[in-house]
Amino acid sequence: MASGLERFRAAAEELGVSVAPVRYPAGTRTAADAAAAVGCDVGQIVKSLVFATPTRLVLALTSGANQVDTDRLGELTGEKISLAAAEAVRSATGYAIGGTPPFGHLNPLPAWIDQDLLAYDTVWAAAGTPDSCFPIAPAQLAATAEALVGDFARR
Ligand code: 5CA
Repeated sequence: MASGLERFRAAAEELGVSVAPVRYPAGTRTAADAAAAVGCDVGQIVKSLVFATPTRLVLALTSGANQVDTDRLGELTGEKISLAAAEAVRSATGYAIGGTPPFGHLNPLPAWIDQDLLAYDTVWAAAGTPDSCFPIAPAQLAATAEALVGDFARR
């Protein structure tokens, strides 16, 4: 079985996106870990969070500085939502929590992106494993994930 990083590289290539993941032996499992490893603002870290509605799974690309306001995200998705179970994240995306990348998933999910991420020139997202991240311009991230920009953050 290829590692999450190898699978993410292949998936990004298939989407036509050039990515340059970096491995950080100290680990990037949480946004705080990732910001410390990369040496960037925690707000520049992209949390790729999967939520469940009664009918589907959705992806919320959220700034590491923010929490998801589930009432507001529920309004955007049109249904009540809650955080997806870890097993659902793995089976839908093909990646484990802590390394879930923002695109290149087994089953592409309808996606929203936290507008706060758009304020940065570069943001960093997980590259398929809990010890890797890659930089990307937020507009390219939104385009590749086919994410709608929204204000669903609890700051
Ligand atoms: N690699 C880092 C930075 S890119 C990362 O993936 N961060 S993350 O925030 O996107 O992934 C961890 C998130 O997974 C946590 O914020 C939490 O919302 C979620 N999570 C952690 N444990 C569980 C669980 N048991 N079930 C569902 N979600 C969980």
